[in-house]
Amino acid sequence: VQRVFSGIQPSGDLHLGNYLGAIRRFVPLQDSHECIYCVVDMHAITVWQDPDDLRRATREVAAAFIAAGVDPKKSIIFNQSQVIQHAELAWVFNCIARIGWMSRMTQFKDKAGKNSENVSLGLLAYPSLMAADILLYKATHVPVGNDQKQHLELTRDIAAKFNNDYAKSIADQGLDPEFFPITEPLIAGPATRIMSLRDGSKKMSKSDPSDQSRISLLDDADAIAKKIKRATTDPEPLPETVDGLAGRAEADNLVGIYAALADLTKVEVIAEFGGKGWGTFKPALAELAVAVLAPMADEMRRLINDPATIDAYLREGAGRATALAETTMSDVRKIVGFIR
Ligand code: AQP
Repeated sequence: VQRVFSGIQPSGDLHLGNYLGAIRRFVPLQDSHECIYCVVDMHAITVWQDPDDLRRATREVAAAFIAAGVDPKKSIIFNQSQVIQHAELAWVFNCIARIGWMSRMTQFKDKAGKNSENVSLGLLAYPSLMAADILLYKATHVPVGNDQKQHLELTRDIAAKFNNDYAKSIADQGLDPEFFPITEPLIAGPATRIMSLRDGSKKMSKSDPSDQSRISLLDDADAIAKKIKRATTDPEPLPETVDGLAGRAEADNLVGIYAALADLTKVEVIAEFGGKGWGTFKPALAELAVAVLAPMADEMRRLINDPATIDAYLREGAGRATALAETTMSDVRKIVGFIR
C-alpha cells in the first residue's frame, strides 16, 4: 500500500486555503492509501505560541480533519509532539541538510523578513523537521498546497543525500538502497493556491493581520457573506472566456474558489457566470461557501466542545504512529552507528 502523510500547523485560525489546498483532499485518499494526518505542533512553535492557544488550535485542527471527513479509526490522526521520533529523526536530518539549502527557502525568507538574525533557529530548520515527518513513515505521497512545493523538493534532497551518504551502511544492514523513498508531492486541482481576499498577490494565510483577508473555517454565515462582499476586485464584469482571467488576480481567485467549492473547472464556472457582474457572482459564491462550510463548522464546534474525546483520538493515533515511526527510527539508528 502507498502511504500518504500531510500536516497542518496549529498556529492560528484555519482558513479556506488550508481546507481547499489540503484538508479536503485528505478525505478521498483514505480509499486508496494508508493515510497519516498530523497536527504539527512542533512546527507551530518555530514562531512563539501562547500555550493555551496552542492547545486550543491543536484540538481545532484535529476537529477540522474529522469534520471534513477523515475517519480517525481508519486513518491515523495525531499531534506530532506525542511521537518523539519526529524530533529524533529531524536531528539526524539537521546533520544531513546544508545551511545553504535552508536559507534559500522562500517561506523562511518571507517569515524572517529583514530580521533573519533574530528569528528562531527552529524556523530555519523547519524543512528538516518536515522531511522527518514525511520520511519517518516512508510516505510516498504528500497532499499539500502549492506553497509547500519547495519544502517537498528539499525533502527529496534530504532523502537522496541520506541514502547516498550512508549507502555502505544501508547495504551492510541488508536494507533497500533507496532506504528513504523519493516522495511525490500531490499538488493539483483549481485550489492549490488560494489568495487573500484583500490582495490577489498574497496567499490567504493564518498569519495575515487582517481577518478580512481570509475565510476562517469557524466563521458564521454572516461573516462569510460579508467578507466575500467586501473582497477586493476590479470593477469589470467576469470575462466571457477563462483566458480573460489572465492579469486579473482577484477575479481569478474568486472564480477558482467557486470552482473548487462546487467541484467544477474554472471553464465551467465562466460558462455560467461569464459577462455577469460582481453583484451577481459574489452572492452566489457566498451562498455556495456557506453551504459547504457551515455543516463542517457545526461539526467542528461539536467536537471542540468535547476536548477529552479529541485528546483520546490524538493519543490513540499517536500510539499507532509510534509503532510505524519506531520501525524506521530503529533502522536509522543502526545505519548512522548509534549504539543501543
Ligand atoms: N492559501 C492557500 N491556498 C492553498 N493551500 C494552502 N495552504 C496554506 N495556505 C494555503 C496549505 O495548507 C496546509 C497547511 O499549512 P500549514 O499549517 O503548514 O501552514 P502554511 O502553509 O504556512 O499556511 P498558513 O495557513 O498560511 O499559515 P501561516 O500564515 O502561519 O504561514 C499546507 O498543505 C499548505 O500548503
